[in-house]
Amino acid sequence: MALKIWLGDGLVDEHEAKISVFDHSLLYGDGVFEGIRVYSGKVFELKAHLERLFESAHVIRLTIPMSIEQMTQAVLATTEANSVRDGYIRLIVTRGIGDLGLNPFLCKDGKVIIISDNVKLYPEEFYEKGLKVISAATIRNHPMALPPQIKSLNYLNNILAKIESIDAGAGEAIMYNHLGFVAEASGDNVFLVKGGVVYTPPVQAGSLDGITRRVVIRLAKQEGIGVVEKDLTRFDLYSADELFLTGTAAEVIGVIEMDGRVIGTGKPGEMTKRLRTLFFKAAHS
Ligand code: PXG
Repeated sequence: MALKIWLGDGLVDEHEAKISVFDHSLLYGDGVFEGIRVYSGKVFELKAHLERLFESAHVIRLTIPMSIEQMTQAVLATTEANSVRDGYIRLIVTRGIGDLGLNPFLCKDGKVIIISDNVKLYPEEFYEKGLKVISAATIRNHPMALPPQIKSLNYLNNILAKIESIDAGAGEAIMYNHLGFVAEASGDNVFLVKGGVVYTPPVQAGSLDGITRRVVIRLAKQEGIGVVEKDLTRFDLYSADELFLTGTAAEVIGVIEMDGRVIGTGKPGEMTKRLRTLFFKAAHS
């Protein structure tokens, strides 16, 4: 069935949902986006996603042509129009139509685009078996160049790392920062478990401030599980009891092998499974 897409200020049919070749989001990757889940008919952590979107836009000097309240209604209308109960929402704000030069302030008619569809993102066996990952040679963007906290439409840094993982036959690529510390994966945040304590790099190490990461930290703390945000090295990951990744697409997923080293028992660990179950309950509550 053809989807209804939110484009600008209302819903249009999928085949009518088109933007200009002069939109700077195409010409320069100049824009911001969010990936959001719908669980049991409820948009998961919508407020947090919209706040992050508006924050990213603010930092790149992009004025979003609607309020958070209006965007909330637009997201709900798009999800409703497509009868999405368990699925995915892609929310995009483009810089708009400009000339062939860089100047973003000449751009007009920046577009809000919302795509909402019933999709299953990962097969169940991925979660049962766990992922193999590799260390990417491509480092994460330097925070003083393009802060990884901005969820911009320019994803080439992540795509270069993703290509490395595909070439290696792995499911994800771990990215390091300019100092050699763990930053994040190409599309997920990174956690390890050691001695019953959960560790993750601080956002300042060069990662997106993941919404799933925030939820997992909150749920772990509620359960009395220790969570420590500190710089982590490749050695720390290799020698962890458990490794797992978090993200809107991946949710909470165990890592069982990294750069040819078996992690922990070689199966998704107990803490990983516990946090995944807690996440699932929170998502469907
Ligand atoms: N780091 C990066 C670079 C991401 O792109 C995350 C961490 C996790 O953040 P959230 O807020 O989602 O917990 C992301 C998000 C996909 C896909 O299709 C990837 C993301 C979001 C939606 C879909 O792989 N990455």
